[in-house]
Amino acid sequence: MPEKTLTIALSKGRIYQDTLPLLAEAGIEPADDPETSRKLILETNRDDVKLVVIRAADVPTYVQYGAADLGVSGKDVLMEHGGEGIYEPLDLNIARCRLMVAGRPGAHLRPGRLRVATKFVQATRRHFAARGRQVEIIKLYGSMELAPLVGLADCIVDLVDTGNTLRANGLEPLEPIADISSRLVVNKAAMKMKSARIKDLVAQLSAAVERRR
Ligand code: PRT
Ligand code: MG
Repeated sequence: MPEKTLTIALSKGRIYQDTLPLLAEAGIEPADDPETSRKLILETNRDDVKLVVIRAADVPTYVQYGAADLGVSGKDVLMEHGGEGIYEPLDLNIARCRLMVAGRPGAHLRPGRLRVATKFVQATRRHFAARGRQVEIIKLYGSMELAPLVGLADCIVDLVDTGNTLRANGLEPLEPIADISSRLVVNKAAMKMKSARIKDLVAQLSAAVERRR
């Protein structure tokens, strides 16, 4: 992206919906709605700011390589990515949920090596290693709730908000792993090269977040 442009990476859905009002308070308004437009690059009311709309799990990668200067990413996604090449200057306090071990009641108390199905392999490995618990991690890309029902795993590690998805499948939260919210992330080189504009934006977003507390 050209030197004068600030590019912000966002994912469709809840992150976009919750970030939009914060960006508006910082004076940035997209010219198109990504939920209806097929454009992947969205112009804004500011000709020096563009949005790129990508899959949630890809946001840290775009920011790491400088394809986007900034991004908004769930802490769950950042924990899996590892954070190489990116700063995480601001908790936006949006898209909040909890990363949990879940399963049938008592499933995690079974003796022996637990089989855990999850999309969150790194966080799962760290959680059980810290407890000295032997686990076999089965990587899935979605619908983790199904795994215990069909005997693929003893329990799962997934994001929980209302708990409705777990309940609907006869599962319950068993152990909390982490409180999750979305973070503003910044490419490390951009933080130096475009420091004044990025610091301004971080300050404006930070003020918008504080007004909501
Ligand atoms: O959906 P897609 O495959 O495109 O990608 P994604 O799932 O990575 O993106 P998206 O937009 O669904 O989620 C983006 C971010 O939102 C996540 O990385 C989290 O940081 C955050 N977030 C907040 C959530 C939830 N709340 C949430 N409840 N992400 C997912 N869920 C799912 C959860 O996985 C489970 O299937 O909602 C279900 C549980 O919700 P309850 O209310 O039934 O408990
Ligand atoms: Mg999703």
